[in-house]
Amino acid sequence: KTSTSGKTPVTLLGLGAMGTALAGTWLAAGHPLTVWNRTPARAAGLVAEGAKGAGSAAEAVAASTLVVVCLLDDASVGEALAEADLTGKDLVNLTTTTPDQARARADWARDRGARYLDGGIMAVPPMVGVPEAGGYVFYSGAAELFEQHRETLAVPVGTRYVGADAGHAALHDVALLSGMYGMFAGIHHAFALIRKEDIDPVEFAPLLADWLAAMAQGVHLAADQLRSGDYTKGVVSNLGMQVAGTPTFLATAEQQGVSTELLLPYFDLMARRLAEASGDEDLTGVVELLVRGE
Ligand code: FVH
Repeated sequence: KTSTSGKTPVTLLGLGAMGTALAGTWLAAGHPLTVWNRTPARAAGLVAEGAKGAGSAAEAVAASTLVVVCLLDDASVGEALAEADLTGKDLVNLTTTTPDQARARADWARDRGARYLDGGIMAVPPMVGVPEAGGYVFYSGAAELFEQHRETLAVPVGTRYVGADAGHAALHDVALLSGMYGMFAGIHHAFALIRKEDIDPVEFAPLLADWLAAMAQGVHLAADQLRSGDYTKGVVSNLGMQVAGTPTFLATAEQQGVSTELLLPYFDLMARRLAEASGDEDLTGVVELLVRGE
């Protein structure tokens, strides 16, 4: 269904930092927008700009076929939609969840008569509505549903469809964010090492950022090794050499009075992989230990 403006009407549940940013872009693009938030005051600004404020989540859901939810977590989605009639609705859930929660939510929506698309947002609120910022949302679920709403969903940020399995958007989202946390762990350890010295963190920052950007290219070699199953393929800095170097990193941390707690789990994995495989491998072989849950 489209409006007289030719733009698909959108209902949005959840006006936290992210929901508010998303809502502003649909409004600015001329989509009839109905909003609901548990704490009604957060809707006031959008209503003043032309959105329709709904008195309940059920009322908001009734207003449009396309219903987008962006709430805190999976439990809040269940709570917010408990009384809503989802029959004939297209439910797009942009709430961060686990893959299994997304799959269960897809079944739950289907049992209530709705089509379901899950989304994992790869953007922070200031990136929303700013195409050059490069933000996007991973979508997974029914391909035809994604295609039908692709244009509307692309208004706030870019879109990337990652398959029919409703859990795959969440999996991509959490995988990328997990990589990010590993990077932040390394960044914080590096800053801790220089913290007590006469080294300006602001001058150190570009050195660290440039180094990480150069090393990030290693994901492509790792992917190639994982695809082939040959962890010695294209190796530049082998596992044997790197394990031999770990005492230097631990001793440096100790000399600087810095905890080794961020380094040790990864160094332990490297040593265990060396014990079971060739020192000629790349670091990528530790993935084998991780997927075995060891
Ligand atoms: N903000 C960010 O940087 C990240 C970027 C990547 C994606 N995440 C995920 O987006 C979801 C929403 O995040 P948010 O930033 O909007 O979060 P908050 O500002 O904390 O707003 C939370 C909204 O959820 C509502 N809410 C919470 N519990 C319930 C409930 N039981 N029933 C109904 N609504 C609920 C809350 O309402 P209120 O507190 O204003 O009444 C807000 O609308 C999230 O999954 C991120 O992981 C954001």
